[in-house]
Amino acid sequence: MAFYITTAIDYVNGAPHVGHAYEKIATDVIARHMRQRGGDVFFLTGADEHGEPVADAAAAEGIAPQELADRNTARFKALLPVLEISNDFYIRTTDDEHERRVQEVMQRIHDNGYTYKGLYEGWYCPRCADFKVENEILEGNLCPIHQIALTRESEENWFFKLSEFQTELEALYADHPSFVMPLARYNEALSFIQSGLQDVSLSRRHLKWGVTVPWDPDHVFYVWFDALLNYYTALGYARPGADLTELFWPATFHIIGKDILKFHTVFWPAMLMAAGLPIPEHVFVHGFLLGADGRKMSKSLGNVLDPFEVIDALGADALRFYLMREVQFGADGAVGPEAARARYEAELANEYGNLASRTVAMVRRYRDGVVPEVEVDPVLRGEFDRLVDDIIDLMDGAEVTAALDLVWQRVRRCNRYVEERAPWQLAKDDAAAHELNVVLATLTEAVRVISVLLSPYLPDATAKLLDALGSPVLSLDGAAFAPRGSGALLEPLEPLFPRR
Ligand code: ME8
Repeated sequence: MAFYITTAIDYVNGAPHVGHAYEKIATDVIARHMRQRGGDVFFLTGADEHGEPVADAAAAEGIAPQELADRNTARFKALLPVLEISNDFYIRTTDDEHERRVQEVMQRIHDNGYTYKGLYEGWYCPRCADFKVENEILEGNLCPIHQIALTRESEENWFFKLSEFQTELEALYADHPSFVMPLARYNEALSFIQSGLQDVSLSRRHLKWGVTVPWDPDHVFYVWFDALLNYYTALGYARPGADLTELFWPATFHIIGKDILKFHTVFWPAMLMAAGLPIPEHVFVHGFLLGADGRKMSKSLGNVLDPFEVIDALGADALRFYLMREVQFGADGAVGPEAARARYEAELANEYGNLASRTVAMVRRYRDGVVPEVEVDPVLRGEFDRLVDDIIDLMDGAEVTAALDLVWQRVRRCNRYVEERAPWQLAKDDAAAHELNVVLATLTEAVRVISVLLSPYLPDATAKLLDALGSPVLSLDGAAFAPRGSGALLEPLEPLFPRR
């Protein structure tokens, strides 16, 4: 089963922020889950280096755009191992191979008759690097996303005949109701299409920082055409000596934020249609992380969550867990450092960490570390019956928050089970030896299953725990609740989430 998943590629004109981290973590969780299912996974992320924002930022510093891109991309890339992101490749849109393939595909679109030269005049947002159509513009000629003044621009450039794809796009949406997820975003994209598509400019004449238009070298491609194609071009050169296009195209999932919906759900499929290429299966549109006060994060409001601060204080697993758990994936939500710490203490340390520590400690104390080979408690085991299937269903829809919640309900259930069965009481009574064996075998198996299911979210802590359980296998086949205790010898376990 080939599974190809991507994040948006980041603009490298500024510094990485928690929104960038959020999208990569969610995508990573899905990629790791799909690997657990035995999928042949390819996970792509990268940097969007061309276009006006980077050219302008470089000009402001008096350096060449490539120099700025090199420096900033290095910072974005360095974030990935810190966040425990398991991407298979990192694309930069200044890679020669990317540029060459952009030219090839765009030439095909040109040869197929979907371009023309014309005069473009319109309202332009320099931050979006996008011309806005009339029905998007806010009162006072403001950008609907950045709420900054739009500038009136006019230039002769090449156009893409987006309007010719109106019917085909409507058919795509009718035939593939899960092309855009969640449903509210599908409706938003479809109503944009139904409101009538206008052609879009695809080149810039006054800009030098971009991919040269092969049939008119005075122009470079408008950055979005270059950027969107990254998902396709990367497969051609990500693995030296191999072309992965055949295996992985079309992509299974593009994970993006709500501000770039139009590009991915309207322009992108139309470009692919124009080039005669297959359309990706799903675009999942996530919401925006807001400051703890519920307002847009901004340095001046002092409500920015710095991902590095959370990682320094609590570890990368804690940041991953917090972001996946706090905000329903797909919706907007407020995040802040205090809430991150509160979840670390209440849930990671007191619920999961404590369940793991006391389970291992009790097996070591009462049974010299050997998990009793007895039949597990059928009632508790029964409560895990449909769990893996339900998680698979949710993850097929990128529902990372809902899937995590299902596992967490089991974490809480197991802690209640410990309280109900009070193994420390059973240990005092020789006649209860078998019952204690059952409780210990059941808990150890439950902790193992839970840890396999949590491993996409908490790769570091779960690896330590599964090692201590002598059962490092991550595959979902291995997440079935075994009917009997394993007989394994448990290693001592350091606290997974120490007080910090
Ligand atoms: O848009 N909360 O790059 P980008 C959640 N280069 N997600 C957020 C966010 C927030 N506060 N802020 C940004 C671009 N994002 C283009 C993409 S793809 C072919 C080209 C998300 O660096 C945003 O929605 O501005 C996008 O998905 C990603 O971060 C990169 O944003």
